[in-house]
Amino acid sequence: MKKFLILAALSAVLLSCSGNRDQVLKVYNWSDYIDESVLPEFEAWYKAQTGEDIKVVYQTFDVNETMLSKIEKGHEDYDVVCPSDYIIERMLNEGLILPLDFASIPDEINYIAHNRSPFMHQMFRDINPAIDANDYSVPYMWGTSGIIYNTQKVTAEEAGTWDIIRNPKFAGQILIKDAPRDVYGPVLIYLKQKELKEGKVTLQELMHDSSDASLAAVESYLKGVKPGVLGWEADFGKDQMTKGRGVVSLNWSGDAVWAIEEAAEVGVSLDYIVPEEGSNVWFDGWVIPKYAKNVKAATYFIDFMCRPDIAIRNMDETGYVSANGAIEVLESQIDEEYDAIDLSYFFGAEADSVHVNPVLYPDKAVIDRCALEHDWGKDTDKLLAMWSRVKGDNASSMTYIILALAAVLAAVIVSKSSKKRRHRKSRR
Ligand code: N2P
Repeated sequence: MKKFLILAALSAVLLSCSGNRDQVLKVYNWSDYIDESVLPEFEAWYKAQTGEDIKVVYQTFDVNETMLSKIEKGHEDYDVVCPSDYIIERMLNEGLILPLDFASIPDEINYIAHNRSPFMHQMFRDINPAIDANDYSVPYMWGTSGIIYNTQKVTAEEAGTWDIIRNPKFAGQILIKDAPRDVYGPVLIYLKQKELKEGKVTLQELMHDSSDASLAAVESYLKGVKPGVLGWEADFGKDQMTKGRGVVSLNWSGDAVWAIEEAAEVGVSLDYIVPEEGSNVWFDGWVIPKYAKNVKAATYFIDFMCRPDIAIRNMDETGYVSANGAIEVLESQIDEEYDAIDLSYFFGAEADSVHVNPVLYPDKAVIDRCALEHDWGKDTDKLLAMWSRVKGDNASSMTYIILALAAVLAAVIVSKSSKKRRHRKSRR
C-alpha cells in the first residue's frame, strides 16, 4: 500500500504541475481508519461512473486538532476530511464546511440516501439545532469511549467503573487516550454521579459544561491518575494492550475490537466495557472543507464510502463500526456465538433481537448512559491548557529527576577529580 501512496503522491504532484487539480482528490483521514485497497477501487469506479480520471492522494492524522488546525489556520485544500462530532459542530459554526449536493449523484448509485441509520441521522441532527449537520456531513464510523482491560489481571467489576484509571493495583499499566474531550467527558460524568442520580444535572448538560469549577475538578482528578499512567497515547495503546504491557486502557470501542482480536492470537485475553457511570458516544463523518478544490470527486468519494460492501471492508479492516444502516452491514456481523441484543435503535424494528458482538454495537441500555460531546467554542482553549498542565507535569517531574541525576553525577565527577588532584599533589 505504501507503493500506492507514493505513486498517488507522485501523480498528484505531476498532475498539479500540469494544472489538472480536478483529476486529484485529496483525502485526509484518521490513521488506521480505512481498508486502503478501496482507494484504487474508487479511482476505477469514478472513471466508470463519470468517464473522468482521478488520483487519490491519501494522508492521515492522529488527533482532530491537527486536522482542524491545517484547515482552520492553514487553509489547506483537502477535498474530503473526517472530523469527529464536536469538530464538525465547530467547523459548521465557523462556516468551514460546504453543503453536500447529494442530488448530483445518480439515484441508482446514491448509497448515501439509501443506507442511512435512523440513529445516526438523529445524532447528526442533534449536533447543532440551528443547522442540520446531515446537509453537510455523512457519518462514517461511530462508537463509545470505555475501558479495554486484560481479563487475566483485571475483573469486569474493577473495569466497570471509571475509578479503574486511578486504581493503585494497576499503577504503571494504565494507558489513557491522548484526546482531551474523550477523557474529560467520562471523568466529569464520574465526578458528578451524585448530581446525575439526584436528577440535578443531565448527561447532555455535562457535555456542555466548560465551567472553571468542573475543569478544576477534572484536572485535580487527572493529576491523581497521572502517577499510574504508562502512557498518553494517540494510537499505540491498542498495541501495548495486545502485548500485555498495559492492563487498562481508556480507549475507543473500535480500538478495543482490533485489540481483542489481535491479543487472542498471542494468548492475551482482553475485553471492553463502558463503565456503569456513563460515557461518550462519538462518531466521525466525512465533510468537504471550504477550501476543497475538487468538490465533485469528493462527493462521489463520500458516496462510495457508503456502498455497503465498501463499508463492511472498512469495518473489518479497522475494527471500527460503520455508521451505515444497510441491512447487508448488519447481516455481515451476525454471529450466533453472541447473545441476542436489541439493535432496533440503529437498524430499525427488524433488528430487535440480533446476535452481534456487543463491543461493536452496544445494546440500547449502554447507549442510554452515553452522551454526545459538544464544541465549547472559545472555552476549548481552557480545556487544552488544562490538558497540557496535566500531561506537562509528567515532563517536568522527569526533568527534575534527570536534573537531580545530572547533579549527583557532576558531584561524583568533581569529587573524584579533586581526590586525584590531592593524590597527585601528595606524590609531588
Ligand atoms: C482510528 C481513529 C478513530 C477515531 N485510528 C475515533 N474518533
